[in-house]
Amino acid sequence: ATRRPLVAANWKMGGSQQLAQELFEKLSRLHDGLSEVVVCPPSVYLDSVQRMLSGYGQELTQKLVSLGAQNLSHQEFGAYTGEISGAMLKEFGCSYVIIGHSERRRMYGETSDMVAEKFAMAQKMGLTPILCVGESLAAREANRTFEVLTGELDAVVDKVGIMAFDNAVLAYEPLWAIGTGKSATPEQAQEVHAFLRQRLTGLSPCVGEKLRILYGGSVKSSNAADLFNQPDVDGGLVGGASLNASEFTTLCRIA
Ligand code: G2H
Repeated sequence: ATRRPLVAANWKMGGSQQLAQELFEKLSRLHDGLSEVVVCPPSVYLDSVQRMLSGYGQELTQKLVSLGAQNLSHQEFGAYTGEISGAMLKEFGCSYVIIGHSERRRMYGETSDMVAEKFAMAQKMGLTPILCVGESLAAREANRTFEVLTGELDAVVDKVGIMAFDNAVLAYEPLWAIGTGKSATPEQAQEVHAFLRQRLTGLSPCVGEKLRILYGGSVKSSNAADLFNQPDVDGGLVGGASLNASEFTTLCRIA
């Protein structure tokens, strides 16, 4: 299957309206084979970033540059102080939403059940989930990598069914590589990506073959080519390096 590479910027709690402006300016000037690009700013910026993006019109939409959110509520509407619904994200121009990032699982108590509910809610609202899975250093050292990943993936597959992955993106983010500057090696990434794909292909060959699996964890322009060249690595989910417009644009060209 030919899978169009995707590079997603996860600004986390960083970035600014100015960064969006600089980034769109640079992306609009690119001509050669661009990957699909998703920019996920903090939610307060979604409205203005969407306006900037629309301002470029076809110049950027034709290049498949779109907007994503970093999180959504697993509830549809109601008394959930501080939460943001999928419908709101949709209304403000999001196409994608990151689900189950390890920072949310670890720091904000998101269980695999909640992650599965959020995945389902995202799709119900017409958003494409970017589901993150990843093992800790302790798990890797104890040879439990595949067991942990299987647990996180199956929690979602069991709830939504394999066919739901027809409209989703998976991201492998080993916890030990996140924001540490220490990326997984291309071989380590490929091994896990092939494993994840195989697991899904076992349930539905066409869904597994078509699904884009991104690598995340200290991706930067100096290591991206080797990572993205792996047969089962279909692009990247980029944190730190997405906060610099030139660096991120370079990554988009590499993919
Ligand atoms: C992993 C990644 C983006 P960074 O969390 O989701 O962040 O590139 O800073 O390691």
